[in-house]
Amino acid sequence: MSEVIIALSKGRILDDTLPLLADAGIWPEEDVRKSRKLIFATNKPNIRLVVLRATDVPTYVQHGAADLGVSGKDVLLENGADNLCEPLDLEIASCRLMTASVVGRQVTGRRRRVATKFVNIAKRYYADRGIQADIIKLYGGMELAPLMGLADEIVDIVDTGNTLKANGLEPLELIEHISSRLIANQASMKMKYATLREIIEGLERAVIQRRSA
Ligand code: PRT
Ligand code: MG
Repeated sequence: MSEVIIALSKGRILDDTLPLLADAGIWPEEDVRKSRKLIFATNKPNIRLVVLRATDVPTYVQHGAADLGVSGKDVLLENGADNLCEPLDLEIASCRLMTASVVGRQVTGRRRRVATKFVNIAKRYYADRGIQADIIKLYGGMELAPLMGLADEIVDIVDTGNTLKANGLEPLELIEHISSRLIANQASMKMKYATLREIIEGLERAVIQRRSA
């Protein structure tokens, strides 16, 4: 049995990840959400968990500092996924990446101002459509930008649509369906194959079980 580090994304992804890991037979020895620690032992002596900013998870796994990770597909698309493989869709923290604007506003021009924190995803999306987008990077509260005249539209994550609605916005185009993925370091996949396969298969069974629940 090899030593394995699994990097988890803090926040809402973590809330969905811990029950799934538990279904796969892996649980931290103390309450991750109540602790100030960042590294956690688990019931499996060879497996430890680290809890990171969501955007740092792929970085740890890419460099082999963690063997496995749980990361939103949006983060993987935005930040690139070199040296990673993506063995499993965990089907958690599902949402959609969409364009959105003020209710009723016609956004049709070939040139647009777009506010988003997903700069790379947005660049690719508009370039593929032959639209010249001036991308304005924001770190949060994207909904405000079209209301304040900062942008014609935004690219943001939509789940229920309530946040857009509450701000007088509406979703326009679907860019991508998003869920969290299990990611693995490519070298770890070779060197720790048997141990990682067992973890991946346990998670896969947990995902399939949930589908029918
Ligand atoms: O919040 P912070 O900036 O600290 O970090 P973060 O936003 O990276 O973390 P967190 O915990 O918010 O988790 C983000 C990850 O969860 C994303 O990268 C997605 O993979 C996933 N996810 C799933 C979501 C949502 N659903 C979601 N609804 N991330 C964000 N939202 C937000 C969205 O930004 C918008 O403000 O919820 C709002 C929309 O929700 P509805 O239901 O009103 O449409
Ligand atoms: Mg957030």
